[in-house]
Amino acid sequence: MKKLMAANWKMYKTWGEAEATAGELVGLVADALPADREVLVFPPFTALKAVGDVFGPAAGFSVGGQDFYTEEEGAFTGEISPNMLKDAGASFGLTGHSERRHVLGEDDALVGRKTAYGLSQGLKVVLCIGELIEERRAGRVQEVLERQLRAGLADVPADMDPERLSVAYEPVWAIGTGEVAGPAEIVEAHAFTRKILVSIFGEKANEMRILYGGSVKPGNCAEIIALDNVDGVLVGGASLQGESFSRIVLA
Ligand code: G2H
Repeated sequence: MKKLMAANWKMYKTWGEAEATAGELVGLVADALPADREVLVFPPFTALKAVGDVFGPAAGFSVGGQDFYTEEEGAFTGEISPNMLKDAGASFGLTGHSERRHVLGEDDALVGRKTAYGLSQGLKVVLCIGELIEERRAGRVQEVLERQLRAGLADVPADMDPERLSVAYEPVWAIGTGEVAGPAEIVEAHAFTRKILVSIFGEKANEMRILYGGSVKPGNCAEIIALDNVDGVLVGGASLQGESFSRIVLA
């Protein structure tokens, strides 16, 4: 299973800035990318094509959409469909990011509909899960992760190709705060996530990637990526500079 080294650029970068960062990244990484690693960037929608065009000839580089809606087209102002993402060069889509859950108000049911729909339309999907700090303090981490996983995957067909679905564990208290979950916390959450995935999909869930996200940086990535059941990382702030993300990708 290849490690998935993913960048989430959130609402940063114009077309030109995204193109420049993507070019810098390819220049720093393409020739050195190990065969067992894959690079994925989630730019803003407006920069998808620019980044995809830069990545085009480079093996092991993909782009994805940070969100999408559950219809092919229609009167849904402000929304974008998986087909439109694919048309712009995306092969991946992100669902359930904590900023969509906690800032934009998405609930488990909508995240589940998006995850199933994106997969049905041919996207590879990265489903994000993670607990709030008050949920961790109350000893409810496993309860929250299980609820988000079961709802997020409720309509995903059991015979789905496991390589097309990844889960990103992102404890909300570690996102953009500089505070990283400790190795024991990451290992415990990832093992639990794997257990739930196996209970849903059977043994083939061992082929699904589980990423860690939350203040990953060049200085902590090597330790995190070596942990049990960590099959990649999802990086926000430290992915915005090509040089910084290149050191994460190659860590
Ligand atoms: C978590 C992560 C990227 P950061 O949101 O998805 O962001 O690395 O800035 O914590």
